[in-house]
Amino acid sequence: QQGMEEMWDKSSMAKEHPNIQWFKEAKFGLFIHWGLYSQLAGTWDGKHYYGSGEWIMHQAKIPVNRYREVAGSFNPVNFNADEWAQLAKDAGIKYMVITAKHHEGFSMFDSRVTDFDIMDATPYKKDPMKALAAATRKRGIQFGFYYSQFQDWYEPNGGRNTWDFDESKKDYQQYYRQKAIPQLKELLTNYGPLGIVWFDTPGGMTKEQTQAFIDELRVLQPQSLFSSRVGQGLGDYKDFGDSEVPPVPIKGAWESIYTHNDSWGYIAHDMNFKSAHEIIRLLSNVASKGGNLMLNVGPDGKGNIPYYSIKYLKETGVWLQKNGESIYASTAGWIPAQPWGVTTSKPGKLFLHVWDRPENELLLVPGFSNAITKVYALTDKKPLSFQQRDGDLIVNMNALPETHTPDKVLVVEYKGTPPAYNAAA
Ligand code: H79
Repeated sequence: QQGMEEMWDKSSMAKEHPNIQWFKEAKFGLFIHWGLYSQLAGTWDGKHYYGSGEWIMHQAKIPVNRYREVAGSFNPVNFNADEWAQLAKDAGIKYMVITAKHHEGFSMFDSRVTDFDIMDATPYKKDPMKALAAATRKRGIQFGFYYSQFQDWYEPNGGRNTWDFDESKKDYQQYYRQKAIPQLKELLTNYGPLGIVWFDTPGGMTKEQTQAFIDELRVLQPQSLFSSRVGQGLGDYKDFGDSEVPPVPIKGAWESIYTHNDSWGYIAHDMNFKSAHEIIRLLSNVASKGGNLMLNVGPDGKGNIPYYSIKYLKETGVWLQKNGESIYASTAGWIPAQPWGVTTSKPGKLFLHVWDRPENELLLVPGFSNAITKVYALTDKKPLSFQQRDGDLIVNMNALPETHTPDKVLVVEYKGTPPAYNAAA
């Protein structure tokens, strides 16, 4: 695995996108899975499904004509683009990627290419993506689309619907030509400048077919980034597997994606939400390896973001208000995870994310012999005493009140070149 990561490092540095800097500094993104599956909420014909709500059409092998009926009752009257974007803002989110079309094949935007879209097939008849593009832009949040370019379970020639359509009769090229590429053009034309286009699960796409999507993107929105999920070794930044953080720091731009509960798309009976504390640890863990966390929420069919997603995102935002300096625009720390937590860095500073306060109040930072000018808690700037011994740093946390926030961040200000990453430390 390490070999692969090194290769990524080199290739990404060789052809780094000129607009990659905002992404590298962003650290915290919001992923939104929203579609007809949100209306089904994990239940079809009285049977409850678990796992991934957006997969229900596939799991229950729902025929296309019955799935279309779901659109007939899709009316997200509670959807409020400004509320969603403001929640993202309050949570300290810097970019948002939302499903314009997931594998189900339904277009959550105004598309001339098909009548299986939110304008033609639902009573809602408004384009939520237009509103969201405007609401995020207003708040300085980068906006992007998820587009399922290969899987489209609604189309006879789209990927992976084997219950309605005969796989051997499929003409994928026709689907790309008639739906996927024209829709991509719509998304690249009608919503202003995008930060990211997020393709997923390329399946059996050829290099040429994949390149055709990227060519559209580069011509119509040259500033937009796309993730490595497009396949074929392409990508302006690297995405790991779902809920995966690399074991060691990775240079170059990359992202880890996580669900908030157990599903991407809304499932009414899934209450397994990560607390704010867990989100903060996840965020600092990913940052300690040099990457971004894109955390997903799954709004329901009425357009409500789940109560616990709102609650815990806001709490995360409160923490970031005070501790954001240790996350945004930071780079990886130079030691692996310690019994007490992880580290991130900036020029002249090492941030110690103390998840678990040592019982003896003495925090060991191995392999740190640089001259140190100051050690203090980030939130209250309270100076802490420290000693250096045998090439290591030991910080005394005694002076900090017990009630200090759950994820305490300590700052070490030092002189000279930072030590190289030390896997053995
Ligand atoms: O959009 C989310 C997923 O729907 C999509 N990628 C993330 C970002 C994705 N597409 N394919 N996969 C993930 C992998 C497929 C997993 C599956 Fe399953 C295992 C499909 C069927 C069995 C998970 C569990 C979904 C349904 C049951």
